[in-house]
Amino acid sequence: MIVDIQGVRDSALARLAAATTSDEVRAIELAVLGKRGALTDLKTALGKLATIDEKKAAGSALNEATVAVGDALAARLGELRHAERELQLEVERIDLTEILQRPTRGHAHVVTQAWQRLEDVFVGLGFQVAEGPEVETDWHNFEALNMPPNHPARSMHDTFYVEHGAPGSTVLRTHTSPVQIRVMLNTPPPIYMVMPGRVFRNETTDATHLAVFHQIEGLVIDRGITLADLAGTVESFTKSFFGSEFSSRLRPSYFPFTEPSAEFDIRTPAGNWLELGGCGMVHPNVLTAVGLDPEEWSGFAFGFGIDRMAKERHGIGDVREMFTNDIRFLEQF
Ligand code: FA5
Repeated sequence: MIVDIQGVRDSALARLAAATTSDEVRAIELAVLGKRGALTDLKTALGKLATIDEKKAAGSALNEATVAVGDALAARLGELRHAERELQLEVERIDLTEILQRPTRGHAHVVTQAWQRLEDVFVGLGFQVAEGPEVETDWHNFEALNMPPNHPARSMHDTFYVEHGAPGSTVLRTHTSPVQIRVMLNTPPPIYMVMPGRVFRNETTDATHLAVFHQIEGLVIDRGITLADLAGTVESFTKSFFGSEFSSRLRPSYFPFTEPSAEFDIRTPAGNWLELGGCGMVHPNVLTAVGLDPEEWSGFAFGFGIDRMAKERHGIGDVREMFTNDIRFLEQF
């Protein structure tokens, strides 16, 4: 029996020394010391030995073998765990210098950045954001905005017509103001919304004019809204977007859909005035066109060019440069 015990012990120690994973070590543990393990079986067989001396000798050999295998097991497990951990660390290692070798990542276009910042500033002032379609009906783009057919102000918007429906009934929107109409038709007041989007005019392009450009429209409809609220909102916006060293002013102007109407300008820290867009109190005819009672509701609207704002903000000389898609130009912003 002692020979058997030593045989099991020696083979276990040899297998342990040769084991290369902690799972193998656990399998050996089960095979030798487990419930049905070789040494456990021998322990059960002890009772069958004939003499006390034999039992004593075999018992102590069994103890010695159990301790030896147990110690070897723990030691080998420790070694392999350490090696496995080292391996895992190596496999999962992140080479932070790889970042330096990555290709340059793109970023949002300079006009998209201005658009997103405008939305952020207006959301910060409590406005919600809405959008509308780029292909519009003549009714939304002009008529509901107090510009019936043959209204002289229509000639200020050189319009692209779309061949759809009755001739002249479908246009590429010339401004974001038709989204005001859609918002007022769909949302009961109070309304505090901004509506950014792409607009189209059949214009000859130059340093400040594009045929496809972007505007952001603002609309507030509530009870008791006055011109002072408009001026205050324009001023808060100016300071939030450009910085506290900027200020704003309203200059009388004309838009068919607002009364009174104004252009609004911002004053730069250097003392220059820049024209930003148009605004005014929503015309009673516009409120009536969307089914709102002008006696109960009043409000203001404004609209300005996002491309021109990006141009001013970054000191870009010519708005057309932003759309030639020259990566050397665009990656500066
Ligand atoms: C309008 O489009 C009005 N819908 C604005 C408005 C809204 C007034 C609500 C009152 C109430 P206007 O045509 O002036 O107005 O255009 C507004 C802004 O769009 C201009 O100030 C300018 O910043 C920009 N813009 C106009 N035409 C062009 C163009 N061809 N290229 C680039 N930006 C332009």
